[in-house]
Amino acid sequence: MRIETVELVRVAMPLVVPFRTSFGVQRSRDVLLLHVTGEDEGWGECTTPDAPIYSSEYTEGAAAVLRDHLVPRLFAAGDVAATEVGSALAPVRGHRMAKAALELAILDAELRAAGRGLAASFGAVRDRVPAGVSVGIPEGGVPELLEVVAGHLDEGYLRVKLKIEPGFDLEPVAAVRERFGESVALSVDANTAYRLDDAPTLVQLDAFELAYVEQPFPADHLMDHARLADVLATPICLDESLSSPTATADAVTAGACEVANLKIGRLGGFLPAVATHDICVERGVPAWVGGMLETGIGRAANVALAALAGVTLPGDTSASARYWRVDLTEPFALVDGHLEVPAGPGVGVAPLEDVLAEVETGREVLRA
Ligand code: OSB
Ligand code: MG
Repeated sequence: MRIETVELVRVAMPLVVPFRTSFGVQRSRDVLLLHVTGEDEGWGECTTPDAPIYSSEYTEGAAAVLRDHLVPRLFAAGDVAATEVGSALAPVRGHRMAKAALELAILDAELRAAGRGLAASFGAVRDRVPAGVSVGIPEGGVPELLEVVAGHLDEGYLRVKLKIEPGFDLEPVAAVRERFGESVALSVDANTAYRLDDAPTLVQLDAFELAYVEQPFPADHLMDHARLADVLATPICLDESLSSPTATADAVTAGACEVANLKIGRLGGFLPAVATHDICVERGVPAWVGGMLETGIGRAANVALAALAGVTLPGDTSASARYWRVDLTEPFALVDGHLEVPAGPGVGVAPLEDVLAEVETGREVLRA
């Protein structure tokens, strides 16, 4: 498709509840959306946070690299298919979330022009996906955590992931197991907050029958994850470490990754995320789809990815209401613990004009 314009659209989205992880607290998202026009139009969401605290990427950096490097390379490439976006942008190192947003907008436009849906185009095997929920570290400690988890279980979520950090780990996990019983699918996510010498604490998590422990150590501490895997019965799931399909294959080979969190932004696009999914299938690694507090645009792509055969565990693809009072798109609703996979052309959703008009804070138009 020949791209005529790429718009960098900024949108202010306050979260319904602050989200605290071991790396900080998030109260709202300053979302960067990409809108491309050409034969058709398409939307992509950049999953960067405001600050470089999850990885080195952040929203102002993504906007700069898109404006100054990625979009100019795309314009220079002329007619590009979505499958060629990755190679057109490959000379720019890193900036995977920015690249993913651009690829997604072009994929959306291309599929819309063809009248085809994203999930179906990549071989989706289900029309609804089981939903889990990622629960932040509450200000009110364990009592508040129990209330929040009770609420989400009432809503029907099929898996609960608890954020942990040193000093908020064994006690909250024990309390949640105690209160809700053995049958609740439970996991924890440390977002890199531990080091190998914390292994004696981490092995005590084995008592709680967790589905997995997510990213205990920093992204590049691959062999420490493998060393922990030798002493921990609970499977290790990697998130931050899995920066590409190759990094994922290597982490599996190293014995560092027994479950994989697939994120479109972190992996550099929907196509690399599908390639990573395929590696997981080949290597027998259970996979699930993570989230970055996306609006409906990014969520639609996450849900399409979660509809693939190798995604065998419920992910962090929660309903719109868990994040937003009003979503940018038609909201994703939880029905029997599942989200419906959009079936319309492209990602299947688009920003609602009236909502966008309310929340848009700026727009930069780049022309070929
Ligand atoms: O580690 O999975 C993570 C949100 C922002 C950054 C990193 C993570 C998360 C979440 C929330 O856990 C996932 C979601 O509900 O979108
Ligand atoms: Mg994580």
